[in-house]
Amino acid sequence: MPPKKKVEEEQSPMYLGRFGTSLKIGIVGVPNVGKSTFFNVLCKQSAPAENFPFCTIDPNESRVAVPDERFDWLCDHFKPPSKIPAYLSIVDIAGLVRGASEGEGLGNAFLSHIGGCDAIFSMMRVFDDPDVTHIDGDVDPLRDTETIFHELRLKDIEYLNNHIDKVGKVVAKMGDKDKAAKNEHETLIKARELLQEGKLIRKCTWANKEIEALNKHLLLTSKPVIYLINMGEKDYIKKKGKWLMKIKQYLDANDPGATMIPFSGALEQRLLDEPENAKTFLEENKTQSNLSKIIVTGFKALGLQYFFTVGEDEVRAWTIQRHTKAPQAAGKIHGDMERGFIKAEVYQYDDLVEHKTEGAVKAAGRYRMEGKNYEFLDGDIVHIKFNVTDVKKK
Ligand SMILES: Nc1nc2c(ncn2[C@@H]2O[C@H](COP(=O)(O)OP(=O)(O)OP(=O)(O)O)[C@@H](O)[C@H]2O)c(=O)[nH]1
Ligand SMILES: [Mg+2]
Repeated sequence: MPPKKKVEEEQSPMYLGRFGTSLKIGIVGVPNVGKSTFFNVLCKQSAPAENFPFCTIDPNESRVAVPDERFDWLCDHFKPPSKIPAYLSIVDIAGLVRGASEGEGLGNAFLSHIGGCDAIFSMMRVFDDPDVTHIDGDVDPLRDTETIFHELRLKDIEYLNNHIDKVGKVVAKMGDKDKAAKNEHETLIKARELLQEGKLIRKCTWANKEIEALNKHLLLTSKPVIYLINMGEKDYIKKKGKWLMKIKQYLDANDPGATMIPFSGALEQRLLDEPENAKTFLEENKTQSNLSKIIVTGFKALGLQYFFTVGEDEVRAWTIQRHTKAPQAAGKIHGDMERGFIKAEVYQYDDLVEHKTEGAVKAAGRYRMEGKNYEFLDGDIVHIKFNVTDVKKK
């Protein structure tokens, strides 16, 4: 019998980027814009969290828990000894200066750190402080952003120059016999042309087969970007400042649909330094910390979501890519669960909140059996049924 065509696979959308569930976001910007300040407050703020202490991977890389009220509620409900939330790795990258792509200011090393990340927090400084010098003399987040992406583009072009030659040799030898190499070669040439025109890879339209080729290379300008706007404390509290509108207009023109999140390094630092006054300060100034929002947005920008397993021993969030099918999602818990997958018993967080126990959720008819084509939804609570010994040899 001829093999069945895998229609589903052909139709599934393709995304630029690396596909894993332990992903990193790098903080990128010119010097003295508040990257390390942000990194430190983020890490220290999650340090005392009962659930999952932040974990330093190296001095510049940390894991921070993804805040989630549902997770907190589930922990409170089951009171298990083991509580494991979803987390995100954050990397503090040293400031990038003009000319970095040619090695200025140790540029190449920094650029390779960005290469190891899956997404970028682009840090824009709008706070003015005569004590904090700006490398270009004055505060101008638009110029800074141009500098950063110009350097990333140049680095991508340099990378492509090398690889186009390499793949070109294969194409010259194999011609039409190696269709994949031909596709890769054409795609990389197209990418270089677009970069030379001043475009960013992620803002261009790509066919699936081009994305396949691009994903072998993970260019710097293909990474998703979230713009963080580091404001002075007063401006942040007032939600005003001369730059906000200008940045919005700039992004609308240059990166339509981009997410920008204002925060204030100074305010976050104050909350951390004076925890006893933090609540009153926030109330009096009718303001709030934006760190949680930044982490959650970053996690989503990577195309990630999670499902929960719950019980008296452990409440745990399992990170998966969106559109992951049930057996592959189960495989995150244990390889046997994927190999011997029978079905997933699934219910919704809201149902547990309403009915209190799994038994009651079942009795209310809210417990579902899902098969191997089911795509887990964010926040699903699941039990996997599997049987490894039943798996027939192919
Ligand atoms: N006034 C004010 N100062 C800030 C704010 N955020 C950071 N700073 C100060 O700016 C200086 C530089 O901050 P860093 O966080 O070290 O900057 P960076 O971007 O990591 O700099 P490099 O690592 O050199 O690229 C420090 O003295 C911070 O205290 C802010 O919101 N307001
Ligand atoms: Mg720094």
